[in-house]
Amino acid sequence: MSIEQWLFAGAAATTVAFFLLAVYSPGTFEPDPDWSASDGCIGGLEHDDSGISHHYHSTLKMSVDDQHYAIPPNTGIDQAGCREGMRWIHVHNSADTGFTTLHIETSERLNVPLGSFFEIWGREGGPGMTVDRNFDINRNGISDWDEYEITMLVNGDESTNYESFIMEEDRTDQIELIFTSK
Ligand SMILES: [Ca+2]
Repeated sequence: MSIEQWLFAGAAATTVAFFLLAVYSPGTFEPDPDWSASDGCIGGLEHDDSGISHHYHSTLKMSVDDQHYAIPPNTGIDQAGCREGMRWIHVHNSADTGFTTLHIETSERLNVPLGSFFEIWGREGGPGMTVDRNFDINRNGISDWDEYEITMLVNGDESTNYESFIMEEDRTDQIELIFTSK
């Protein structure tokens, strides 16, 4: 074969391998979460304002045993370690029953996982994450996976990414978390 034919064959084989991987292990292409997103602070007393170049939104609704689980207004605003500032993921207004908007504002392009918001919320006494970054809605230090059946819907479709779900910049997702006691 000529060099061109070899190159073409190589490219074709690579393409086939890519699609096989995509079909058989879609998780392979999930980006790694940037958990450091929990620590970012806009305009706080202890931080320089590094300039926010990315500003987008996701929405979150939660229920525990069929009861709406409210996300408090101003979560992530003026909290310990970020006084008079806002965490890179924060809430202004909260919904009484529906989806609450999460504001995501970062100084660089990050893969911001849903769990980062739980880490921020947890600092204010809300549901936290266990040491292995699993949901801990009741903050008893035991992964909620041991205590609840957990269903996650993103725009109505079931997702199994849970804490590691990346909130994308190019769309506003409706994320629903449904916890049911075992
Ligand atoms: Ca728990």
